[in-house]
Amino acid sequence: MEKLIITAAICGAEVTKEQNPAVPYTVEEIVREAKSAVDAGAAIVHLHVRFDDGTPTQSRERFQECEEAIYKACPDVILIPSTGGAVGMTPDERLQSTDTTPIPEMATLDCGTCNFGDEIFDNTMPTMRAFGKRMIERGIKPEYECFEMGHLDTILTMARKGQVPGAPMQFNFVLGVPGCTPATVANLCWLVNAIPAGSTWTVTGIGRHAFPMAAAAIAMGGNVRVGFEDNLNLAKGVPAKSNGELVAKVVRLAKELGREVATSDEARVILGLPARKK
Ligand code: KMH
Ligand code: ZN
Repeated sequence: MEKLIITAAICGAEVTKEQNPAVPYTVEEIVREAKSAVDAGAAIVHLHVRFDDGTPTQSRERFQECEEAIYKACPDVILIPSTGGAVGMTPDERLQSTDTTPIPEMATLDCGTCNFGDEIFDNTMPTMRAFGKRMIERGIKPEYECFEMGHLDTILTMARKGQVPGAPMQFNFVLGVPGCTPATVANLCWLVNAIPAGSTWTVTGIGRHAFPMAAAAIAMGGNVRVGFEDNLNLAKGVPAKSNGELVAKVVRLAKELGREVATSDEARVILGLPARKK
């Protein structure tokens, strides 16, 4: 089995300090959380950014500032900036995170419209075609975010048509968002069985599903995402003090199950990314 790639989704667009005071907003807080995750064993940081008051933003300048500061603290890390942003943002607004220098190695590409709690996360076909075109033009490897079973079929069809980057594809199955595909091992197996040979995959279990899904992925040869974007607690009623604590729990699970954890450079090889110029 390949080594385990752990992604930390350190911030998200929806969670707040009221829910967990360690949720980062400022550049300094975002760097602190990225470093805690990388020091604990994360190879990848999935990045959203906020203004200092916590408002989610896709501002190119804010991404630039945060990415530069993170690379200073964690020179080897793979950053996956969000192109999902927050519900209600326009496609152009969301795409700003692909405009930073250096061009991001990867970025998320959300694979369809879905319920998102009380709201609708809008990803129309024209939006996805525009995002695919941008990533093809800039040589950005997408992380294909599938919240629903049908999202996988949608993106595989688009890849066959050359509308989004093709093999080797990296999928992130986000399971347990209220209103979307439930976080069950059966659903995860269905998704994993439907991806093309040679692809890589990660699972994100929302809330209480984080660690059961992590354990399943560790056993199945997949990869794991945790972090405040997805889960605020280390266990029921125990808020995590940092993203690093969430990552450390995945590292412990991996150790118990006999799976080694990948460094960022090892993750680049597994994902088919070129070595990063430093
Ligand atoms: N904030 C969610 C509406 C992504 O990063 O690409 C979308 C999201 C997905 O977080
Ligand atoms: Zn995200």
